[in-house]
Formats: sequence, structure tokens, C-alpha cells
Amino acid sequence: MRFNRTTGALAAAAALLTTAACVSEESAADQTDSALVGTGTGAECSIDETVKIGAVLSLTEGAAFAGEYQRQGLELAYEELNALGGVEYELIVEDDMTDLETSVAAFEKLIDRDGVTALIGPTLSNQAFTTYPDAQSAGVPTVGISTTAEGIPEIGDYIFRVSLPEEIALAASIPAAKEALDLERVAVLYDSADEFTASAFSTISDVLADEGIEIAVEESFQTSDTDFSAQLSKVQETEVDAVILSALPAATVPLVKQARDLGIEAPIVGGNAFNSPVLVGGLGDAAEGLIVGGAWSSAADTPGNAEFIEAFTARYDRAPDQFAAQAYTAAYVIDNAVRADCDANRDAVKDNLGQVLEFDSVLGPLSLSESGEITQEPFTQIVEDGEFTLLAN
Ligand code: 1QQ
Repeated sequence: MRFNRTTGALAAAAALLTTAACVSEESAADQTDSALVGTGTGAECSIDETVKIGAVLSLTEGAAFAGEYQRQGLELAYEELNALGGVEYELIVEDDMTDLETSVAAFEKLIDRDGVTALIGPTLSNQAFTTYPDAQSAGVPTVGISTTAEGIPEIGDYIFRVSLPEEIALAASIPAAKEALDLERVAVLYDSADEFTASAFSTISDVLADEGIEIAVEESFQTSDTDFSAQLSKVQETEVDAVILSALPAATVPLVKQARDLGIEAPIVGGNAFNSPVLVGGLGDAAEGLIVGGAWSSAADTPGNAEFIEAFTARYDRAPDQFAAQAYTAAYVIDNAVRADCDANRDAVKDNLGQVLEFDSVLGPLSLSESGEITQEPFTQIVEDGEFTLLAN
């Protein structure tokens, strides 16, 4: 149920007059904070109370390569949004240290202690599968910005994502790589211990089958592994046109370096986790020719992209990456949902997040469905001279 100030007051008065038959209606009204309901809509929306937004990001440890860019993307967006006037946001960021229990505690703190309107994050799907059920049962609209594994929006109707599903990224990047590299036989290496990389492995197998590409080598490893000689020796023994790799950067960097040291020259094809300048920097020359599917490109002519890149670079003295762009977009999508009915109560925001149609963003036009899933065009990029360059879109 949505309220503006007047109808909210009327509903409250009406609730006093209702009989026991309307108990559920009464409790919905009770949960509505009238100070979070403003006047006007869209750009004219004005809400008196500060709207709290919580973000759980991996700012340290394994996934900090993405989390730190996400924090900066969010901070920039909320500075811009607060400058627009009408709605004042307070962004509260918690570091989950790339750790499951810390992520759960951070969600609980933001939901119960801070009473946030909406949540953003966490950085990894691995954490999301455990934290999202808490957000769902508390009724807090939650927007994933890099939670790309299969099954995330299905966790519940309060769960959304402004992050291109890995299935869509791979369904674009593998055919693009097939065309660019004439792929017939590949090796597939994957981290079986992480929810995202394991889920991507199943998608990779499906896409390769659809494309008629043979899997000549299939090997797995664990997130914290550092020695990949056993898996790579299998690749070395086999003639393959490319290595399809499903891994987070902490494993990708040593794995690709060890492959190159062993003389394996096959091009590497990866997914969302590879869209990182941290990864490209860590790999150095070994990154050349890497093909990645993802949600954003600095080269894309999407609405506001040039301005976003300029503002981000000026503010942080480095260019943004995909993770910053997705975080930045989520802040604007949530703001759009708040302003739609000028109501920052959790249920109003959840209802409006499920009705985002053709929203112009730096990721390109996107929509969000009631099921929480994003629709947007994927981008496929290749690393050339240390920079991501568009291969297909
Ligand atoms: C996921 C991901 C990671 C690569 C985000 C950093 O896509 O965990 O779903």
C-alpha cells in the first residue's frame, strides 16, 4: 500500500473506525513511517526525513577489488542525488570483509539498528545466498550490484539486482569469442567452492553445448588455491583453442600467470569477475587478449556515461570500472523508486522497484521486473594494450 501525506492520514483515521476484520490493513498502516512520505512526485518529490540506505560491501580481503569501486560509485551517486534536493540520503556502508558471518551481521545491523529503507550489495553472490533471506523476511528491498549467480532474484520478492546475470554475460561473450577466435575445442577451469563461479561453470557448459564447442579439458579448483600445476598440466597436454575460466581475481592472477609460464598461449575467456582493472593490472602482459562479458564498458555510448566517467575520475583520481558503474546505477534506480510515489517506506520502494521500465543509465537502458531481475544489453570486451576495448554489444 502506498501513501502520500493526505491519504496516509485518512487511512490512519479510517483504521481507527474499522472492525477486527481489517487487522492486516491496520498493521500495514502501523508500519508506515509518515515522515518518510513526502509531497510531489519525481523531480518535485520532497521528503522531510533523511532516507537511510545501507550498503554491505567487501571493502577488504578477497573481493575488495570490486567492493572499493562499489563504495566510490555509491558515494558519488549519493553526493549527486543529495545535490538535486527534495530527498536527502544518508548512505551507511558496512565492510563484510569478504566473509559470510560478517556479511550476515552487517545486514542485521543495517536492518534492525539503522532501520534503513533499502539495502545495496553484498559484493559476492556467495554472501548473498545467506544474507538475502534475512532481508526478505525483514521486508527490506535489497538491490544486488554484482550478485550475478543463477537464482538470486528467486530468493524473494524484496530481492532485486542491478547486475547483469552471468548467464547473460556468458551467452554473449562465448559466441563473440567463438567468432573472434574460431573456437572448436576449449578447456574449462572453474572454482567449485564459490557460489558464483560454480554457477557460472554450469552456464558455461550449457552455452558451449549450444555453440557446438567441445570441452576437451574440464578441471576445478578451490577459491584459496595458489598452485594450479595439476590442472594446467592437463591443459598443456591437450590442443585447445581457448581456456574458459570461471574464477575470482585472487585465483585468476596466479592461474593465468602460471599458464603463461608453462607456455600455454591459448586465449582466456571469462565473465563478470574479469571486468576489473585490478585484475588487468595484476596480470600485466598476461592479460592481453583476455575476453570478458559484462554489464558496462567505458567505451559505450550509454546515457550519462561520459559524464559519469569524468565525475568519477575527477573525484577519485582513477577511472571507474564496471563495479562502480553498477553501484552508481543502483543508487539512481532506488532514488527513482523513492520518488515515484514520494514515499521512502520499505514497501513503497519495493513496489516501485518492481516497475522500473526503460530506465536510462550508464549501463544502458534497463528495466527491473517484479521478480527482481534486470534486463539490459551485455557488453563483450577484449583487453588490448592493457585496456578493455569493446568486442561486441
Ligand atoms: C558474483 C560476482 C562477483 C564477480 C562479483 C565481484 O559476479 O559473486 O556474483
